[in-house]
Amino acid sequence: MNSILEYKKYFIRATENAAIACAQLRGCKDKNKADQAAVNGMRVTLKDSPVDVRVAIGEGEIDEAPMLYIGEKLGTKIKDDQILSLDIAVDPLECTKNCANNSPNAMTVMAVSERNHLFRAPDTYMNKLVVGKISKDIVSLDYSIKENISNISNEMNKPIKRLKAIVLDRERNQYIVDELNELNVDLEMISDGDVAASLRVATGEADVYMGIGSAPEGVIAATAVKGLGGFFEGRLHFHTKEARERALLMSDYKVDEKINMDKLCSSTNSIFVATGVCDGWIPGVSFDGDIATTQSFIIDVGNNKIEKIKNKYSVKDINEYILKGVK
Ligand code: VTB
Repeated sequence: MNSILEYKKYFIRATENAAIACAQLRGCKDKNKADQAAVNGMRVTLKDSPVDVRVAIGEGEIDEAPMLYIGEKLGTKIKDDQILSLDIAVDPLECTKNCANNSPNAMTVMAVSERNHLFRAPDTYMNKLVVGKISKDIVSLDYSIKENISNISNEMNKPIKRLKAIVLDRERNQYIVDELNELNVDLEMISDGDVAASLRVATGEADVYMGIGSAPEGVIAATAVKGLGGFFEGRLHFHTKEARERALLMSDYKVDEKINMDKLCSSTNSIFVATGVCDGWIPGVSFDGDIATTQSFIIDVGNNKIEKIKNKYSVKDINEYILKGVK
């Protein structure tokens, strides 16, 4: 069986080109425009790559007419049986708002795995719990917040007040914030970007991420956390009755059950790829005249390895390449 690593360079080029495209729009205040630039960069690059890729999680469904729609097939080898068939979960621009406002942690990301090994999360919310390697066996979405925190504190041998927790700043997560404050945890609220938050926890920069964010990004983050040896658990969260009914129709699983990271990404023949757009956990694209310097992280899930890659490209060449591909 082929290793996914043979194809990694194509996926890195896709997140790099997407990042160069949307980084030119940093601070433009128009998140849809920035997102579209990233989608174009990612899609054109994947379309031209010698891979057989299907979008498992993308920008929406075919009838909504987006590019990178769920089920879209990309690559120049989609008819060749010899090649490994892959699924991708993409977020061409995670934190679109942050790119539009030029604030931290916007990045272009994707998870790549063997066909049918990425959980096809519906477009809804997910309650997420992420910890690093040390605490991986002692937490659960079935435990209370207090139990999880006290277990992490014991396992890490750190007093609760020194435990760093990250929570997405949303009304729906207020009950978590209240409990963590009561427990006196060192709490960091983020306005957006729970993929970066999950990565920070899995690499030991913080001790726990909890709360409700987007479900599709949960699959991408879970792939990364799995490759970093951490723990990721999710449970779909429906903000409307319709969202739950839609998920019930689409799914062959129990939509209220918790989903562990080995179901979210069920193959070790997987990679997570991300390129920074705005400075944050990954440095953003820097421009010097016509030269763009990109910084990317690749997590090899099978070998638990993280690799950092820095590349330089001509902005003019990349822009022309994307423009030609979009036409
Ligand atoms: C969060 C955030 C992401 O989506 O998941 C958010 O972490 C969804 O929440 O970075 P809202 O609908 O309340 O904004 C992102 O902002 C983008 O994926």
